[in-house]
Amino acid sequence: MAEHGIAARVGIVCGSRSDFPVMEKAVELLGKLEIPCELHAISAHRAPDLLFRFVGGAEARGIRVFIAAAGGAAHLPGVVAAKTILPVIGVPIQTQVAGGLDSLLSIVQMPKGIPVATVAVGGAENAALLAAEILALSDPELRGRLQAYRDAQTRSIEDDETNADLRGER
Ligand code: AIR
Repeated sequence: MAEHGIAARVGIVCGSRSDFPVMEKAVELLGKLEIPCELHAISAHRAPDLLFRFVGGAEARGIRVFIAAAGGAAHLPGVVAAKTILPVIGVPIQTQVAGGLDSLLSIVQMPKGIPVATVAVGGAENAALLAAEILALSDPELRGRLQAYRDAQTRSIEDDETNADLRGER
């Protein structure tokens, strides 16, 4: 649930607790960007009514973006998207089938009318960044933190010792 009683703005839902090791990277990055989030394990197949309750009440709780992660027959992001007009970002979880190609195709091949913004297999961090970019459209302070994160990332590459001879060319 949201930390410190602050309303969560990103709702993260996984098809299983077994997806948590991947999705905790999204929780961590959202935390760095000071974006409160919720993390749930709700399988679209094993507990569809609970999933509908979670999605149905989310906007009133303050959620503005969903991140949904699942593996295999990964219908969770699509089902979440079917029940809301908030943006949904899908994270395919790696499986034994061609490294998670089954998850990727299950999430990315949505029918027209119900979009899911799909990131790479295991792409928890990019899902978090995309959620942050969406929220930053209406939050100038968050936009500043996001820009600082991006700048620090660029600097860390420029400062890599293998690039020392290129530094003077900045
Ligand atoms: N899953 C759970 N319900 C429907 C699906 N597609 C996915 C989970 C997890 C995988 O099945 O998202 O990636 C294995 O779940 P479990 O609970 O068996 O470990």
